[in-house]
Amino acid sequence: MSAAQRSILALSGGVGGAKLALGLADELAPGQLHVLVNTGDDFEHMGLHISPDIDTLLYTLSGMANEELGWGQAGETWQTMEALERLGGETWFRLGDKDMATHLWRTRQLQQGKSLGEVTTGLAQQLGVQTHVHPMTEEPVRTTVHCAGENLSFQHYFVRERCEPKVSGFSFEGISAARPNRNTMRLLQDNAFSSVVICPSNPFVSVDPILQLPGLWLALRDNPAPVVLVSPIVAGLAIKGPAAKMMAELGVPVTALGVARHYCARYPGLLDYFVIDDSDATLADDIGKLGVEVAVTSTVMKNRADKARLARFTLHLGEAS
Ligand code: FO1
Repeated sequence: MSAAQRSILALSGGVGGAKLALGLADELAPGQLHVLVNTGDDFEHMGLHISPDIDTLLYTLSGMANEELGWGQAGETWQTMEALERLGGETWFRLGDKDMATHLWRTRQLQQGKSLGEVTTGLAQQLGVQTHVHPMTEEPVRTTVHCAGENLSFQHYFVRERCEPKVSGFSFEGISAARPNRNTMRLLQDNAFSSVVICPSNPFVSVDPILQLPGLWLALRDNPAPVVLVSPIVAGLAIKGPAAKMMAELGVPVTALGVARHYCARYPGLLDYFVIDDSDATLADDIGKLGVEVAVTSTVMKNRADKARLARFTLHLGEAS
């Protein structure tokens, strides 16, 4: 098959990742896109198995996402939360009435023995999503945020503490016993992908948990498909989420160069292309010295057309090599 028909693999977590994944889905044929999604944010809450990054991706790809909140569904109501509040239940993690159905349905399917991959495929089909969405692993991996004096589960850090504690590091509980998604690994071994796009997600809590799954980043490095990473930091700011704050607290320069150094130090030889925004063009030479090809374009995705244009840009880079 020519590169044009072969599949594309994207790695994604959080809101920024889902935006580019939508752009890629718009640019590719139905079913041509495979997305490996972070599950380090997953957690058991009130007896429900919650997979935020899978749901953010599925809701975004199906046009159901709540764009104001950046999570959950558009046009949501909160009757269950209000009733739970009256009972004195936990409401710090807001579950909308429609979103609640997703968690109830996923939890029941898992209890009946379905794998997270099977449940995710079923949900994608229910929502009319033709993109293949693969949880990064079937085994439980839980991102822990190390803050001064205490370790917080990801959702306690991100939601309950509103990302306010100062971070000193991260760990991914269970990752050494976890295996990368088997379907994705088989497709990599079959050279099914013509390129790999690492979406502009948080390097520490959305991309590292995926790349650090045993054997994964080396499989990507050794695969013929070029790897293209889009910087999540533009002109010293993270478009959404705590990435910039985390970098500052870890003493990493809050620049696209700081991001490039993070990846090139941890995953030498992985990246073929590093995409930065026009506003960071002056950093291109220094980033190039790390051994990656630097590509400059507008990477801010304000609307659907921006997402598709950035997707086209990353796909052309992958074809160029
Ligand atoms: N993020 C919040 O800041 N507050 C919430 O109450 C909240 C609820 C929530 C419910 C379902 C879901 O899938 C995501 C939710 N998120 C909430 C976002 C979630 O914490 C993040 O999407 C990821 O974990 C990080 O990208």
